Amino acid sequence: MKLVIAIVQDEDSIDVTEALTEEDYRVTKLATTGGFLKSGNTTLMVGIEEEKVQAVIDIIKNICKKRKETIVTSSAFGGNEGGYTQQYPIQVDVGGATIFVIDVDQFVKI
Ligand code: 2BA
Repeated sequence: MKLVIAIVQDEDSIDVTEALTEEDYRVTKLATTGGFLKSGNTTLMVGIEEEKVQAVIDIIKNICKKRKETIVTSSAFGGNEGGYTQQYPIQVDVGGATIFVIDVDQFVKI
């Protein structure tokens, strides 16, 4: 058995979860935060048989879109006195999705 862990953007999470559920996959959705942008994203966990991994990745791939996010960063110039800080925007491409596939040693449902 495999565990697919997919980090997707919040905007895509409902559509992906619905698409996976419609195809009878069991999904757990976690509210997560990206370390770089420090904004919300969604992590999905899907436990499946190895032969279904590619089908799950394809569903995620078909729905999750790349988007541009703008963050404002700043640089300090000069010393403590008389120095100044300049702020400037940086654009980063986020997503479609970041996917990890890991082996499951044991799967127990009680
Ligand atoms: P964040 O860490 O908030 O990163 C958002 C986007 O910022 C990234 O999009 C990437 O385009 C950019 N970025 C991240 N770190 C950067 C850096 N050190 N320098 C320049 N740009 C940087 P994605 O690569 O699509 O990642 C989306 C989210 O997926 C990430 O949100 C993070 O929550 C997760 N993620 C990505 N790679 C990961 C990994 N190797 N391990 C764990 N989580 C990961």
